[in-house]
Amino acid sequence: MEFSLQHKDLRSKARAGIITTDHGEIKTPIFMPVGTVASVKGVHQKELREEIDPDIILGNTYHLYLRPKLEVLKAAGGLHKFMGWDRNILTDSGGYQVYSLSANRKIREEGVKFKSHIDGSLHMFTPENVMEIQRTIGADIIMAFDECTPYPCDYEYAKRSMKLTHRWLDRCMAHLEKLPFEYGYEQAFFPIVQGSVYKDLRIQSAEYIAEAGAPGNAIGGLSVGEPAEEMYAMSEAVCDVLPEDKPRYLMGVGTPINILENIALGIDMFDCVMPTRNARNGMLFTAEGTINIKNKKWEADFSPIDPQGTTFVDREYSKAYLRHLFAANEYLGKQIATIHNLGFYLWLVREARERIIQGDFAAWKSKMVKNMDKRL
Ligand code: PRF
Repeated sequence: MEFSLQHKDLRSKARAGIITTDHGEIKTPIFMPVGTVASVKGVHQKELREEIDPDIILGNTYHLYLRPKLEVLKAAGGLHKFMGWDRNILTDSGGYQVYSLSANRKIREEGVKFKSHIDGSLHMFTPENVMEIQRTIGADIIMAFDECTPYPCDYEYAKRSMKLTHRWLDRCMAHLEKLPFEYGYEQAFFPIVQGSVYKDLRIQSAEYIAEAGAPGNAIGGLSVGEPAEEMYAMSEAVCDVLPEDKPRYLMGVGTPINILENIALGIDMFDCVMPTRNARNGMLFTAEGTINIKNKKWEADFSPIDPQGTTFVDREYSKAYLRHLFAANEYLGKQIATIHNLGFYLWLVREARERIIQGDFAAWKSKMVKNMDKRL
């Protein structure tokens, strides 16, 4: 994997770059749609490719390991072939899903014991087996196995947990060296900074992670309930330590405003279930603010869903029609809303990239943040 920085904004720490892997280019800043179980919920690969057009999507080790299971993924020739997606994929390590989804999880030095949320069966994730699992899934970018601390989290726990994440990182890297690529293309490994909301821990963790010399670095443990200002402060402190010539990935973030603010701090990659999950609940993100499409006020509003939107659904369907689909609980409503929201998120990061290159990112960001805060 290679990363080339193309442009740095003069009035903020925003950057525009290009990551190149064996599955093509990823123009940064980028938002990665979440395809947890080998499916970006509600969107065909054709629509994803042609309308939303992301350079990379995300899959989850935790889910794919439990279902369809590794034998199936291996027999398919890896996740790209299994799901018919020939562009980039990143897999998260399970170091977050295992805490948020499974029952009875027990964290030990060795790893995490957990019960499947699907059938209650018992499993164990260790830094070593999670690397093996991610080799078999076959994503282009794979993540370290970490512990994501909850919020709030006392200082002593955050410190102990961060140190565990660092020891696990060493084990991940030592084991990866012994594991060849399974499908003939490379996989880049990203370690993860932790440290909760404590600046000294965050700096310590970023120094440890930078030292690993990986092709890219991630920041975890944020957007877990802390105030946005605390998230930005941690993101800024960490970006100042992580190497400039490697991409920086802020995991699980966030709202359109969170994304722009973090781009301004030097983050290059994002993922979040928000555009897809909120779409299924009728919440639409637009450049002018958010819309609750279930609201009665749209009942006879025949204007397009989003006149400034970039996907076909934005022009072809009216707000009144989409509201009706939600009222009738039709699948199509959720599909249309999902295409709209992902189209908007990808437009947002592409526009940010253009503005960084043109030199008016900071002014554009301030205007966008004000507009997007509104409820329409
Ligand atoms: N660790 C991992 N995945 C994650 C997170 C983390 O801390 C987060 C936190 N927002 C989202 N996804 N491995």
